Amino acid sequence: MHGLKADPTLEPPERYFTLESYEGGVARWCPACGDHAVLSAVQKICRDAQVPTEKLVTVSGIGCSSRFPHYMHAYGFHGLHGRALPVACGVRARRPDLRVWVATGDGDCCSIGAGHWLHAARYNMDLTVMLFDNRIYGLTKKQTSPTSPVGLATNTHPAGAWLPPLDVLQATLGFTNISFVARTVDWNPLHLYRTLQAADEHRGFSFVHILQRCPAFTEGVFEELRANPDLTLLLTHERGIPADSAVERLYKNRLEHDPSDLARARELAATTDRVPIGLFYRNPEAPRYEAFTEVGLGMTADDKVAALEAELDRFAI
Ligand SMILES: Cc1ncc(C[n+]2csc(CCOP(=O)(O)OP(=O)(O)O)c2C)c(N)n1
Ligand code: SF4
Ligand SMILES: [Mg+2]
Repeated sequence: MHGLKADPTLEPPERYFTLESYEGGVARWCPACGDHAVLSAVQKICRDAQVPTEKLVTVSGIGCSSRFPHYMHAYGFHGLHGRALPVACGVRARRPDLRVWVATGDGDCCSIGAGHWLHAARYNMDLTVMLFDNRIYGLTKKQTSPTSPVGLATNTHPAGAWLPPLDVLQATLGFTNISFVARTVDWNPLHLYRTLQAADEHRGFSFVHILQRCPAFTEGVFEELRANPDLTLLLTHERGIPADSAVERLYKNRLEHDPSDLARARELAATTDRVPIGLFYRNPEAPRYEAFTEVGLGMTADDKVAALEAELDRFAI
């Protein structure tokens, strides 16, 4: 090798993250549970973005889907039922250097955690929120959730769920200061990947409604939609999420939707003849609460004491 100079452009990267780098424990979800597909998509997104594992954190509440942090090799916080979002906001407030993913179920987010849902959306902190909507309480074995369809026989309503289900997207699109609202399905890995990737890249509260199959307790709920792609309406736009050609070939019913049009997004969420998937709304300008919570980060303890003294001195009499 005498006389050969090292070419820095040929140096292998110091660290390269493979899919295995993000793999945590063996997932204990049922076979064919849609949660597996979401986990794979998130691991691919992290690999493709080369996110250092120590810069990644997943936060969840309680539920099957909330077991997510155990299956990622990253920091994780498996919290209390309904409390995924306040924990995630806390992490975000103190550690702006981390990429924060949130896994929450239809029970976790829309039932016990509903109060946190609307406030976290309004805070618009930089989180990627995945709502795993399997229309049921899975972990506790088949109780009616706020999104269960009318007539679904469950352990709490053996003769069939009674009330009209809560519409997740209509609700979210009605909250104040929202900045990213999308829907995807667990059974189309390309669409799932692109949607979650766009959510991860968006700076703000990126809310993704994932239609998720639960073969154990709501088998068949999404079967017609999955089997007949003509029941899906694919939202496309140059400012939306780029669709892969395979996705466009599958979903022949497509609609150009400008994601900056909130009124139209709300109308689309109310569509009943087909199920729209894709980006409903994005507003990169919505104020993020970090601008407030990050003030003071990076100060030394002495700086903080001095700032506190100065503040208290304003009230000296
Ligand atoms: C405070 C509290 N209330 C109730 C429960 C029981 N519980 C655990 S998970 C769950 C529902 C889970 O449903 P969902 O959030 O939709 O998640 P999935 O299991 O369907 O993924 C309930 C009611 C709990 N653990 N803590
Ligand atoms: S019960 Fe349903 S949601 Fe839970 S792991 Fe099994 S298939 Fe998935
Ligand atoms: Mg559920």
